[in-house]
Amino acid sequence: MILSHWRSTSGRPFSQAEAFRKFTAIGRMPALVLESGETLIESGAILDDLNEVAGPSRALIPDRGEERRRSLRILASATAACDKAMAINYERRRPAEKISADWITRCRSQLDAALSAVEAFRLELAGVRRLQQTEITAACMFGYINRVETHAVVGARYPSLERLSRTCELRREFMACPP
Ligand SMILES: N[C@@H](CCC(=O)N[C@@H](CS)C(=O)NCC(=O)O)C(=O)O
Repeated sequence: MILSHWRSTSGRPFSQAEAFRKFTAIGRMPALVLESGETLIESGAILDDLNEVAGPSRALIPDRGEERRRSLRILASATAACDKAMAINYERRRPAEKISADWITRCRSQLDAALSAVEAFRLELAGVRRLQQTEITAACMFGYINRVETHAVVGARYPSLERLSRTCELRREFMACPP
């Protein structure tokens, strides 16, 4: 069972947190409950398990060497960008008098650095080949940041990421999983 979305039924953010803690005390999405009863948390660990289940010929990340290291570097920067956008988003939910502009500025410069790091890999998605984990993660990251921290990505600063995100959003795999 995969638990991957906070869907607020009460209007309060994270309103299902208590039910969710039955699966993982830390209470963060995503989590994957395996048939063995074990629960995996952290998207990287979950994807690692799914890639292992899929096997080397169907895994979405190279299994060794320079290509794997390159993928891991892209994934680390893309998830760092998400973490920073999330930190800003959470900070903005605090009462106005408690919001720290300094903290937001710090996170924003880390977010810019992470976006630039992913952009530097110039991810290209030509033709109809199978999506790789790097492309899926980078496109999801860009879409998320575009929604929650729009001004971080406006102004054609990240042309490769914009192109990748546009191409991915038109693919049936992405259309099947709206945010
Ligand atoms: N690095 C983690 C990030 C997980 C994360 O921050 N999840 C958010 C999704 S909105 C969450 O569940 N936040 C609720 C909380 O931290 O209480 C991953 O990649 O799995």
